[in-house]
Amino acid sequence: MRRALKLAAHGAGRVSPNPMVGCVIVKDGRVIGEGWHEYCGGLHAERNALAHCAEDPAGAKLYVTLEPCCHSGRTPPCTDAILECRIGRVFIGCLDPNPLVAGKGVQILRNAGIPVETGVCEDECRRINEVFFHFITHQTPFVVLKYAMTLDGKIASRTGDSRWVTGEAARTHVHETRNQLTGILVGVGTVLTDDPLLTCRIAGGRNPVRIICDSHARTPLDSQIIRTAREVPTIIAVTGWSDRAAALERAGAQILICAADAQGHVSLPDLMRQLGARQIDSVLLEGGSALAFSALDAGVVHKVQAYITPKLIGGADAKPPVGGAGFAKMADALPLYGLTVTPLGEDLLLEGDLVCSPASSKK
Ligand code: AOF
Ligand code: ZN
Repeated sequence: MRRALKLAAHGAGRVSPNPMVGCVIVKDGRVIGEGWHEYCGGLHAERNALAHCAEDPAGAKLYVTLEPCCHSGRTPPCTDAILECRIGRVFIGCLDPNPLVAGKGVQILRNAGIPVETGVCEDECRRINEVFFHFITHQTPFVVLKYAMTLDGKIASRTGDSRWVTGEAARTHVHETRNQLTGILVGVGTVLTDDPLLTCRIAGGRNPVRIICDSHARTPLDSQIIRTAREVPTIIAVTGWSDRAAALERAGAQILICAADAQGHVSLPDLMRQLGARQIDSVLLEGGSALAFSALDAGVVHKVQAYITPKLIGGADAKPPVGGAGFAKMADALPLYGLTVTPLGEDLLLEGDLVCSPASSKK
């Protein structure tokens, strides 16, 4: 199953909104076939592994990270392929929360007389698909709030200088995340001050869909994002149609009209619903501090990635990662669960979940 998990990870950033799945077929103690789900619409991991078998898989053991599907989607049911190939025994990492499967895949195999063991390396198998597990049940994106700050909690100096807070290893890690998640979201303030490109700049990487939360369509036509909007998909979330929105659309951006919240800003829960309807299963929220607080306050964030650099910059006016009004009492602070700490060069990456799931409590 550990090997199957490694294979599953090859699908990162390529299978959305499907899950990453790996499969290994073992006969007489030897691996005779392997495969993974390579891209959305492509063969599932089990069918790929069966297709790559070096010998007849009849009687073999099949290890798969996610319950085999039993429905016809873009591809035919994997349970059919397992039965046709006369697999002898099946080991499953975790059940598929897709209501079309959800235990029925296991039942079909057992009813056909195949011994099935579930929950093998279950935590790891669930964790690699935290995005899929969220998206298939809520139809809104899994949102990761990312920021880089100094040890005294600043994302920029008092003059606004932020190039660079963290070192190269941490910045490469951010690009790896951009390569894996489907969308990247910033507030228009970040576009106005930093003029970022928000692309993935690692070899062989692919760009996330860029989303700008821009209630009044203030994104400049000569910003880097709009100048590249014909090459990299770009969504501008506004609260109503305007001449400026029309000009941004003519420049190649897609305009998404969202409900307004009490302050007249884009309603983040509505934005998330609309992104989900467009099959955007995950979003990296990269700034700025006002949007970060609004997103936390609206309850649309699921995970936090804090890159911390051992430097002190000071400055009462230097921005913290999470601004906005803030919560009034320490008792209202949002706790993070399943915290992990990863050293990256001279910096640290702290990651935690905002929702306490069985997987995060065991990290
Ligand atoms: C598996 N093995 O490798 C994957 C599974 O429409 P489709 O054909 O792309 O199917 C997508 C659904 O199938 C997805 O929502 C999930 O329930 C399951 N994915 N199942 O047995 C795989 N990728
Ligand atoms: Zn399948």
